[in-house]
Amino acid sequence: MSRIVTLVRRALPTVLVGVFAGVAGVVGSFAVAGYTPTFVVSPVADLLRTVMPDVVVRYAITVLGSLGQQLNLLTAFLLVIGGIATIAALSLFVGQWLTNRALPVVLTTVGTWGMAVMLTGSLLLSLGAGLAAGAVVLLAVAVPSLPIATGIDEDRRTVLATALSVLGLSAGGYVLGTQRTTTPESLSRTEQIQRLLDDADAKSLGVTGIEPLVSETFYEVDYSAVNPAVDGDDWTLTVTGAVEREVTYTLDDLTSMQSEDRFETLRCVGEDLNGHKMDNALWTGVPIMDLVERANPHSGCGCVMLRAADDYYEEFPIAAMENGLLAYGMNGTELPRAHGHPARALIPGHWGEINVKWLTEIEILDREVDGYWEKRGWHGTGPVNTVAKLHAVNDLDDGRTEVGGHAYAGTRGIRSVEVSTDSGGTWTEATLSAELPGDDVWRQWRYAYDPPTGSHEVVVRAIDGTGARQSSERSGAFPSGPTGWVAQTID
Ligand SMILES: Nc1nc2c(c(=O)[nH]1)N[C@H]1C(S)=C(S)[C@@H](COP(=O)(O)O)O[C@H]1N2
Ligand SMILES: [Mo]
Repeated sequence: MSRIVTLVRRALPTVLVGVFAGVAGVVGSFAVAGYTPTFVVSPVADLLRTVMPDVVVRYAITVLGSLGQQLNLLTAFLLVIGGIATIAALSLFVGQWLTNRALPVVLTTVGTWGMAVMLTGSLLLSLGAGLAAGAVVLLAVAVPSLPIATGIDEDRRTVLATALSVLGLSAGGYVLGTQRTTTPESLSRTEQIQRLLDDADAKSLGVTGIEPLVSETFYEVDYSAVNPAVDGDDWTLTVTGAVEREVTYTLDDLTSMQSEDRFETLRCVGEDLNGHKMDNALWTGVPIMDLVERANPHSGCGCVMLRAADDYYEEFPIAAMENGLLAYGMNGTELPRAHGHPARALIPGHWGEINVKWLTEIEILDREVDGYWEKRGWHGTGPVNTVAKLHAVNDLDDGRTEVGGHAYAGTRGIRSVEVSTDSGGTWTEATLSAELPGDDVWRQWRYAYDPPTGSHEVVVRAIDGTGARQSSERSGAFPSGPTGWVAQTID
């Protein structure tokens, strides 16, 4: 027993240095790659997602939300740090055994680099991980022989010096890595865009606590933990499959075509009934069918698969793309990376999941196949459900209570929103924001009333443009999107 304790105590400094080398390796990788798929943690997170059982993935976005993704990412971080730590510690043990000081530095550098290359496929950017891990091991073998702080025993000096160097490296690496995340540039034709944005601003009801008609923070849903970083100059989009001839477009091809500026709302099928994964923006792009028709498609199923740079894929009827847009701009700037830079599909009136970001391929199909989420049981390729959300309850100065939110029914439009302040006993029409131009745009609603004494329940429901009332039947998000009326008790 005591021999084990001694052994562990002797090995501990080496193991600690290994862990520091692991952290340094991750930081070094981040410094050169930024938060992109060539960052060494990214492929591990992807791998974890693919080995996760489908049931977990199916509920990951609804039940766990972004927490599931964060847990996945944390696990990936720990695995990579552990991997590099193992390489470094083993290298140090080999060096001790052969009493060779240079060997562990070389072994760690090359081993970590090799591991990073295997994971990311990038020979050059993997040097970041290799060199940073190697530097920590170099310090660990050099420090004991340096004539510094001779009062402290060698092991402590080593551990302390490597820990401090990792701290320094981390700060520098973080700054370098985050600098690689670029902010999107403004589009050139700003006048028309500004006029539309001003229009949306003027039409917003100004209810405290709800998004204006053009969302200030647009929700984001991605199936993978790290977004692709696609360079607009390298990007191409190809129409493939059941076509007379394949056609490939560059970003220059798109931006030199006649463009369109269009308000369009997106909503995720996996959100809660009264959730916040529904937002609106002004998009700039070109009609997607113009691009498709140049390839002369002859589909046997009338269906199409959209594929993306993150290997995401979704299948749906070509007819849904009829008024679709290939957007390269959002609210007057280039498409931000999070929302699909350089180009994404916008499919009017349909759930968010087929609005494929980082689009690279439009594959015309001959037979129907399932998309990524449909393989996992979702039915998220169709038109959105009608919904009225209740996101604000405000006390007005005059003593009244104000309730408000957004209503959305895709291309059916919103005719009216009804509010009940007595649990659905009686209903009154809410005020709606003036319509924005476009066929697929949400509206805000607001209603102010004299609150009864004591608690009461507010219920809201929307009537779509066809006159159909939002279904009262309650269901969760899986598999076809949430249904029911939003209700909230107010004291
Ligand atoms: N390439 C790609 N496109 C994608 C996704 C994705 O993970 N990868 N997520 C989809 C889902 S589920 C939704 S709801 C919308 C969200 O778009 P946003 O992140 O711009 O809000 O993008 C869709 N397009
Ligand atoms: Mo979604």
